[in-house]
Parts: sequence; C-alpha cells; structure tokens
Amino acid sequence: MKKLSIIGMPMDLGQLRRGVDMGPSAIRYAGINERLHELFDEIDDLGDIEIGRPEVSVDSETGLRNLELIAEKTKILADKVDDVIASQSFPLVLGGDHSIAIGTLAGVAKHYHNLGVIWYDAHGDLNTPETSPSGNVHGMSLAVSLGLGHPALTTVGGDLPKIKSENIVIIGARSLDEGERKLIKDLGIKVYTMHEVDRLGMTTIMEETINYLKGRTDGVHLSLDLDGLDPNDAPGVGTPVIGGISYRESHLAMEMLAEANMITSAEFVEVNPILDEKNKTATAAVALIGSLFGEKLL
Ligand code: 4U7
Ligand code: MN
Ligand code: MN
Ligand code: MN
Repeated sequence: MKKLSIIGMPMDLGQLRRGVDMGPSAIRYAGINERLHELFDEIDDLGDIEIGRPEVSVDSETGLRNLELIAEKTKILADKVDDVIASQSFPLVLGGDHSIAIGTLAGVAKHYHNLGVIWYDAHGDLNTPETSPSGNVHGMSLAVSLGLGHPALTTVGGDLPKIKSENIVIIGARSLDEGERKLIKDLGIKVYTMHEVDRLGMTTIMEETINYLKGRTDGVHLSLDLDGLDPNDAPGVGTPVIGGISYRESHLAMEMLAEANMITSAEFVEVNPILDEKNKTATAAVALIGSLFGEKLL
C-alpha cells in the first residue's frame, strides 16, 4: 500500500518578502492531487499547519528575526512529519520559505540512523547567526540541521544534530556566502555547483549522487528550493539567482531519483505566487513532484 501525506507549511517568517506563505495554496491550485492520484493507493492532504499572522520580533542578542516563532512552528511540523512516517506514509511538505526544513528534517531524522539529504538550491543555506549577511533564517536551515546555529533552532525536535555532513549533497549552488564556503570546506560537504552542472551534466551528477548516498544512508530526504531552477523557469521565488538549473534538467534529476527508488521524504519550498508569472513556478513544482513519484511520459 503506497500512501502519500501532503503537509502545507505556509510559513514566511524566515525571510522578508511577503507571499511565500501562499506557496502551499499555489501548489495545490496547480493540480498536485490530480497529478499524483494514479501514482499512490491513497493520498491524504493534511491541510496547512497554522501559522497565523504573528508580529515580527527581532532577537535582541543576535538580530535574528522571528527566532522563537520559527522554533515553535517548526516543532509542530516536526511532530506532524514524525507521525506521518510512523503511519507508513510518505511525507511531502509544501512551503513556505526554506526555514521550514528545520522542522521537516527534525521529524524525518527520528526515523533514520544515517539520513541522507539532497539540497537542491541556488544557495547553501549554511549560514549561522555569526556568518549570515541577512539575519534571515531561511539561509540557515541546513546548518541548523547539522547542529550549527542558535540553540532555539538546533534543539527543535531534540538536542542532537539531525544530519551528518558526509550524508549531504548540495546541487545547483551558485550563491554561497564566505562563511558558507568555509563551512563546506571544513566539513567536506559534497557540492555540485552550477560549474559541475555545466561540465558534467545532470545525468552524471545524479548517477554520482545516487551512488554516493546509496552506500551510506538508510533514507534520503529531498529538499528542493525552487530557486535552484533558473529564474526563467521558476520566476516566483524570493531570492532568484541567474544561471540556474533548467526545467528539463530538473525533470531528469527527479526521474533518476524515481528510478533509483531512494527518496523517503521530500519538501518543495520557496514558491512565492506574488512574484510569479501565471503560477509558472508552482506548476513547475507540481510537474517535478510528478516525476519524483514516477510519472512517465509513455
Ligand atoms: B534560500 C543568503 F545572503 N545566503 O543567508 C542569506 F545571499 O532558502 C540567501 O536558499 C539565503 O532561498 C537564501 O540571506 C535562502 C544571502
Ligand atoms: Mn534554500
Ligand atoms: Mn535558495
Ligand atoms: Mn529563496
């Protein structure tokens, strides 16, 4: 019995641009249920986690915005994701900005000893309060999951780190801050930047990624930030960076993951319908989700 549970996480507290809280609606509107219903025996849309419209707060010590709120809300998401996996269903989380990954990974990590993570993104999201140029938590979520950053965030869903640096593969990076570059080198994190996308091509990158993670992990989470795609293909994102992964290359990546049958949880984040052109980005997200779950052209 193949079961999917969809969780909407309409949280925009990890960054400053309004609209990303409407991401889950935009993705549902783009037809996610219709697209997936033949690929699962059962699809359970659990609706959205309630975020409300809390007042922006700034942590006096670190300058981080919405720190306590993000901790509170991601904890709720972590529990929900934990429950979904416990019920033998596949958790698909729809964002929201990328700070939601703090919660998703905290929930998923409870079920694996060696969780792998594919971080498909223009950015590394490896900043800490010390290195962040912006103070925006959506640029810190991967670091937080490694146990690095503000304790209010690293302790969401338990004190221990949720993932190990050697189980991460970043794909599509083209905007890395100085502190992130240092962390990548210090920890030896595997990164395929756009240079490698150009040079090796997506086929080789995915073959290598799949082989690399197969040997060392007991589950693999896909965290796909739509800004990993080129802004021409996915304009509805808050922090676009030119020169990204194409729509076709992204399809290929998803199809190869489906063939490898290795993804055990996923999230699609940073869809901002206010900044989008005719729901293009949410539509791309839904098409990629279809491929990830094994939809075929023929
Ligand atoms: B996203 C940035 F400085 N690195 O930390 C930062 F460039 O989830 C951007 O990948 C972070 O979209 C982008 O603010 C976070 C910036
Ligand atoms: Mn991101
Ligand atoms: Mn990004
Ligand atoms: Mn972004």
